[in-house]
Amino acid sequence: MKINDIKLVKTIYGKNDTYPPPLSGEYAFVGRSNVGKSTLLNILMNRNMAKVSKKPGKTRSINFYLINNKFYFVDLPGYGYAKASISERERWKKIIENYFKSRKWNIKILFVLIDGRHELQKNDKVLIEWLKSLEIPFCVVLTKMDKLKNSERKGSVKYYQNILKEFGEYIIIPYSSVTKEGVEEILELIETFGGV
Ligand SMILES: Nc1nc2c(ncn2[C@@H]2O[C@H](COP(=O)(O)OP(=O)(O)OP(=O)(O)O)[C@@H](O)[C@H]2O)c(=O)[nH]1
Ligand SMILES: [Mg+2]
Repeated sequence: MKINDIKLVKTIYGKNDTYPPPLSGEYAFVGRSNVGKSTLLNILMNRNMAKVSKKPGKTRSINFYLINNKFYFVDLPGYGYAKASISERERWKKIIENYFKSRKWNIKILFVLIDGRHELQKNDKVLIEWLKSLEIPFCVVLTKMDKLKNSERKGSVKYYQNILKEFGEYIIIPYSSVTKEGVEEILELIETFGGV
């Protein structure tokens, strides 16, 4: 995949903002706050465009990056950080609900990022069930694999293979922004869905 051109074309803060034209589809990235969505996007785009932070809750809006004037990468706000107030959680739910409702049909594949060091969290499970009921195609990216020892790594992948079986057949990609493992696989997957 060759990315020649990237533009941040749209930022959505609430339901009064309008979405960009569908073009040839979009690839969205969702997951808990701090799991590494913006970092992964920057690696895929080969440019530091998405803001990254050690503190959770950095991305508060939905950001549409137009790639090669053809399709979009969509950086979604993270959920589930401890300090989020109830109103912030409600805001997240509303903004994501509106996104799914408005763009479901345009999503080629959605990448659900999960921190490979931890067991499946309640809100990740809720999200996966939600995606399933909406019939949104998704795969799972296990992030921060560099922080695991070799033996723990195998355990983590196996654990997620087993647990996801409950929901159906899903691709699981172990990934690390440090070692870049999994990046090629993610790009290949995007390519198979028609992204260039
Ligand atoms: N070791 C390691 N650190 C990572 C990896 N991916 C992301 N990080 C770090 O995790 C922190 C959070 O990354 P972000 O990309 O901002 O996370 P996010 O999911 O966009 O977070 P929100 O915008 O708050 O939803 C940063 O300090 C990153 O450098 C990884 O694979 N390995
Ligand atoms: Mg972010």
